[in-house]
This record gives sequence, structure tokens and C-alpha cells, in this order.
Amino acid sequence: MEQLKGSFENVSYQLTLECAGNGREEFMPSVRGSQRITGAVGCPMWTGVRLRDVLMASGVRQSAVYIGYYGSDTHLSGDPSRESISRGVPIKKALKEDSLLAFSMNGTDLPFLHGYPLRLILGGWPGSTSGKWLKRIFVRNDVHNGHKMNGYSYKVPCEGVPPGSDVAEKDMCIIEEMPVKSLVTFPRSGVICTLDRDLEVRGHAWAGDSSISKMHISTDFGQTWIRAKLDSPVNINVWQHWSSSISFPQKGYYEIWARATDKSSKTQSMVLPGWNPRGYLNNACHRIVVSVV
Ligand SMILES: Nc1nc2c(c(=O)[nH]1)N[C@H]1C(S)=C(S)[C@@H](COP(=O)(O)O)O[C@H]1N2
Ligand SMILES: [Mo]
Repeated sequence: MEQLKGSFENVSYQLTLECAGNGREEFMPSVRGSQRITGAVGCPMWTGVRLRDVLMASGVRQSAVYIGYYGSDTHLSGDPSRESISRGVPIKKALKEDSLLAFSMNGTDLPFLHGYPLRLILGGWPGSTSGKWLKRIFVRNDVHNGHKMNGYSYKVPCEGVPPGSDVAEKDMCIIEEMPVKSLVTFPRSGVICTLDRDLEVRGHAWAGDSSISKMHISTDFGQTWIRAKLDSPVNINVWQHWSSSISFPQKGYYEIWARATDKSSKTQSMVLPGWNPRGYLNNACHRIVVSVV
């Protein structure tokens, strides 16, 4: 660790890590796996060395197409005869300036649960690519074949399928960038407010390797949208803060719907997008309930 920290430039970036299965709970028909709702995403400040610098110092040949990581954890069951997760990304992502070997999170040593002493951070890509408790990295001349690179893990049908379909393994494609998405983080759903005061609403928005150009909210079920205030990104692959002040026209039941648009004009749909067998990539608009009395 000392050699790593001392031999390469130490850099800090705030980078978004979202589990590909964030939002899985909403899929219809439901799919197996942790029934995550909205919380499996974060954007702390990571400090480490550039993966690119370490790979270059080790010598990467022209034939390199993919990297694969190995961590020192066992399979979640604790059974040492079962393989633990070992994923990777194309060499192009590995060589990006903000792809890190991180040893610190929010200014302190990585907490054990987040991968102490060293982990990969590949912002904007499925959290599963950011290997924790890092032991080895392989540079490969083929797509990585570690546990959870094969089968149905972290893959979606290459072509859209009707909800509930059986999809053949050969028709599944590996997820790369995570899609444009946003959350309302304040107030919490179910809040009661009074007509005489404006309601301050805020949240985050992010979009894989891209950034957010516009943020809109609606309080009338999408009939009209107003532009929210949006902060500029502090670096690449980071979530952006947004906020808005809402005055309601009369008492009653409302929903606040939030919708982000990225730099390439891609936006979020209101309904669940692209059903897939493992329930990945749900970037439907987040909605919260407000009662005005
Ligand atoms: N070694 C190792 N790395 C791992 C995992 C794991 O189980 N073992 N889980 C991955 C998954 S699926 C996600 S979403 C992220 C979660 O990172 P966090 O615990 O810092 O939130 O770590 C990834 N890296
Ligand atoms: Mo995950």
C-alpha cells in the first residue's frame, strides 16, 4: 500500500456508484434478488491512484481488451469452495482518467465494508464492477470470465423482450454505463405541508459517464413540468444536486415527480423501462407523495 501511494499521483474525485439492481423492487412480474427500492446509490469523495497509471507502469499490450478483478472475500454464503464475485470492464473504461484504485473514502481510510484497504472505483458503471478488498487485477485479451460475468448476472436482453419472458443466455448483453436517473431526497414521501408556505424540494441526478443538463419536476402528474435549479458537476461521473421551491395552487393530494435529462437529451420515463430477467437498470422517475392542508 505504501509503495502504491508513494509511486503514483494521488487524486480525489467524487464518483457515483449505483448497484445495477437499484429499483428492482418495482419490476412486474417481480424478479429474484434483493428487492432494492431507491437507496443503493451514493457519491462519496474517493481518493486513490489512477488505475491507468498503475496499468501503464505494469505494461499494457495493444491486445488488451478487458480487465478483471479478484477480491479477498469469500462467496456470500461463507462456503470457501464457492467462487466470489469477480467482474471487470473494457480496457477503455479502465484507462479513463477517473477510474481509480481507491484507498480512501470521504477523507478517511476505506471503511472495511466498503473494501479496505483498496478497491476499484469505476464511476457511473454498475457498482459490481468496483471490486472491493482488491487482491489482483488481470489484463485480458478477451472479455473477463470471472464469477458473475457469465450467466444472467449484470446482463440485460440485447433486444427488448415482453415482461416475464424466458430469455436465452446467448441473447443477454453485459451492462456497461448506468442510465440517466434522479432522486428526490427531501422531503420524504408522505410529508404534510401547509398551503401558506412554499415547499423546498431537493435531490440528486446522475447519468453514467455523462452529466445532467436539465432537471424538471411536476406536481400535476406530468401535465406540466417546471425547470428545477441544477448545480454543475464538480467532476466527471458525479451526481449533481438539484432543488426547487414549489407553491401549491390549493389544498389536496399531490405527487412530486422528478425527471432528469442528460447531455445527449436522454431522459427518464414515467413507467418502468425495459423489463429484464434480473431486474436491472430501473431508471423510471422517482415520485413522492405530498399532502397540502
Ligand atoms: N470483492 C467484492 N467486491 C464487490 C462486491 C462483492 O461482493 N465483493 N459487491 C459489488 C457490488 S454488487 C456493489 S453494488 C458494490 C457496492 O459497494 P459498496 O459496498 O461500497 O456500496 O461493490 C461491488 N464490489
Ligand atoms: Mo450491486
